[in-house]
Amino acid sequence: MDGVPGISFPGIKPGETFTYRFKIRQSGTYWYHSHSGLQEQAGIYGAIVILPARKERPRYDRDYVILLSDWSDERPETILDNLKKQSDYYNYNQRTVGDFFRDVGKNGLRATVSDRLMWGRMRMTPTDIADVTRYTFLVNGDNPKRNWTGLFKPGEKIRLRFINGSAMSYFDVAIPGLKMKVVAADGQNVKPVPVDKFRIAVAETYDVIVQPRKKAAYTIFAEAMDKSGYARATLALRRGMEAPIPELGKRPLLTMADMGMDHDMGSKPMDGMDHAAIGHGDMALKKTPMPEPEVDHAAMGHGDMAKIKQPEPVPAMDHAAMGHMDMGNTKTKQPMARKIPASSKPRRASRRSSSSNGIRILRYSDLKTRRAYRRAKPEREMELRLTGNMERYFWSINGKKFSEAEPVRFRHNERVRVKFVNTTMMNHPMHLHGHWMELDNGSGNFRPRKHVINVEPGKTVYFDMTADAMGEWAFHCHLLYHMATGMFRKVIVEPAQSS
Ligand SMILES: [Cu+2]
Repeated sequence: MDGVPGISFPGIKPGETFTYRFKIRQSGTYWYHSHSGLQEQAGIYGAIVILPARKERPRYDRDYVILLSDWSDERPETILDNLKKQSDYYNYNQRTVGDFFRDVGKNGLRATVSDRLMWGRMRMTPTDIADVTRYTFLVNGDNPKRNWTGLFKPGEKIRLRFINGSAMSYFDVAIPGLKMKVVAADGQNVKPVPVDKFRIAVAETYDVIVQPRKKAAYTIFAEAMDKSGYARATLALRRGMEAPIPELGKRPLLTMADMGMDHDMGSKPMDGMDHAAIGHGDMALKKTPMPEPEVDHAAMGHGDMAKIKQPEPVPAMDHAAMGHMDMGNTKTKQPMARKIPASSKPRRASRRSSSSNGIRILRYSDLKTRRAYRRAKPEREMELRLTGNMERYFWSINGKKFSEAEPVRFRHNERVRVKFVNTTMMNHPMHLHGHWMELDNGSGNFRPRKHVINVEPGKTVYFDMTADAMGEWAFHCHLLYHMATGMFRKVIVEPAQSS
């Protein structure tokens, strides 16, 4: 009953009733949502909490669901249309010529021009963190003003079940004044990890335990990853009590270093740069030549001061597509791993390091099952490259959209190692239906089981799995508009003896 209309069952027609029947084999925090069209964005989702048959550790006194989501007054079909017509439609914080001259002041002309050139070549702007941004962020359906509130008494342990039910938005979650102890991820218990902050990808769930001791209110602050807004809720002694709302962090800029492309920046003329050597070799492997960067040195460096007055972005920032990077070279023999910069630790699914000012931020490598478990070694490895074309706004796997691709086939109970290679500059929260993915985060026999694995831009992540659920399933990016435009595969688990 992890089905998808058109794959595992026909769906529920208007006016029809459908009864889901399934055996409860696990406990924890999950959620459900429509998998038809774009209905999920329109609000057809909810939480599922399965309590364990027996009392569990760690103990807690209160239990609240914190369901985060992104609401838009635009129809989801309109959002998708806008993205398809103009992929940067919602990216209205584009950096301006003014920013350019500020950067020159700060970083020097040469470094700044190099940076702009690189962005131009990649057809992406440094503010391309999220593709849709005009959202109101909700907690359990309430906007920040309505302020969903959970009550407590000082000293009580509160279990907060965070679910990211957004269509497109990642959140960085913190509760100023409280340490959070992460005790479960994607419904599965993990060894407790005390953190100050965690990032929750679309469709992930994290359970945390907090223990407020003061007679005070605390703000649950979930800031959108691109800093375009926040969801907010409050833990309080009584309704109406509030705590200060933190300021939104600075809007993050992607840097070349984020993209693993900072090698020798500024010490080499950009034209001489060997793309293959710096982590995104697909650009160089493409059959059609890369479009020349539209940058005009003269216009950017000196001269043409008139441009300053224009509110338009620097010409180089025409960002059509990052997708150019990796289209249609599925036949290349070049092993993908070579293209991932050493700094990205391809064998580790690490995510964000703890920051320097003593704030501890959850990383994937912190997640460990409570008990060790052993599984047979994978019999084979499969590579799934996460690909896309930002200009035409479609997303794909191994260069092929769902409509063009054959299903992924597994033999029943076979052990498979899957390698995700994110060749794009966006995060992709990859979700496999019907199965657990054993995330290889360096924890060996304690590796966590997840149903969503976030793959950061330019990174490689591995997981192992047992294809233990016969039938047809979906495997897709959980960003709604990525899924809808092609980052989706049908998975078929077949009887082992079939020829
Ligand atoms: Cu995606």
